[in-house]
Amino acid sequence: MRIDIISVIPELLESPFAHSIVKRGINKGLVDIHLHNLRDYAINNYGKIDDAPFGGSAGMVLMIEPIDKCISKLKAERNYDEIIYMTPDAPVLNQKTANSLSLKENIIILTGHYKGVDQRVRDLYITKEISIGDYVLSGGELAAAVLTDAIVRLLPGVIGDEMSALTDSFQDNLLAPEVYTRPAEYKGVKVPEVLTSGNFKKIDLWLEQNALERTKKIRPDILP
Ligand code: 6GU
Repeated sequence: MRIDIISVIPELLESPFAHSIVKRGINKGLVDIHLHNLRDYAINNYGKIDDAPFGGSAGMVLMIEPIDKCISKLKAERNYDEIIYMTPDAPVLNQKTANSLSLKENIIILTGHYKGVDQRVRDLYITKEISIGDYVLSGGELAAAVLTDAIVRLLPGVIGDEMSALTDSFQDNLLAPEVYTRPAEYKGVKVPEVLTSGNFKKIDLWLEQNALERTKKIRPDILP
């Protein structure tokens, strides 16, 4: 899979991809991530990429021309399955969306900044808009890092234990069950006895019930 990310501050995206699971995906050749600095497509030699909004409200808006130049260059090189715009005024990311995007070959992720992008960018080039939650971030970069991480960890071969991505919270509309490790007792606090019983039938049943109880209590809204 190839992911191209267009940003005003691509530096913000370097560290999230330089460690852990995403780094492993890159090193194994399972994902190819390219960062593009929108400033390289500026409309003049002063690096102009934004301007005041028509109509006179506060803030700056990313102009259509630099974004068009960057997206057009990429589209001339290969076909893209999705051109995604990260923005808070969009449907919220969930596991189903991450699953479906992990099956794509090439995607572009455009991240906004300031007051966002000229609406014509959204109308003409964007095929999907994604928010990562009901709060406002200073820019779409961290949201793009979140989306990329959620996608890359699903690519076959990225996570060592093939089972583990499938047993995550949300994969079956359930939160993950509680987990414990050694010691079995710490300062008088014991782990649930069933987990040390060696009875795997009982353990599976307990894990299932625990996941269901936690979901009912914490996130009843995700239950089917
Ligand atoms: Cl995708 N962008 C920004 N700027 N803020 C957000 C967001 C995205 N998702 C939630 N808040």
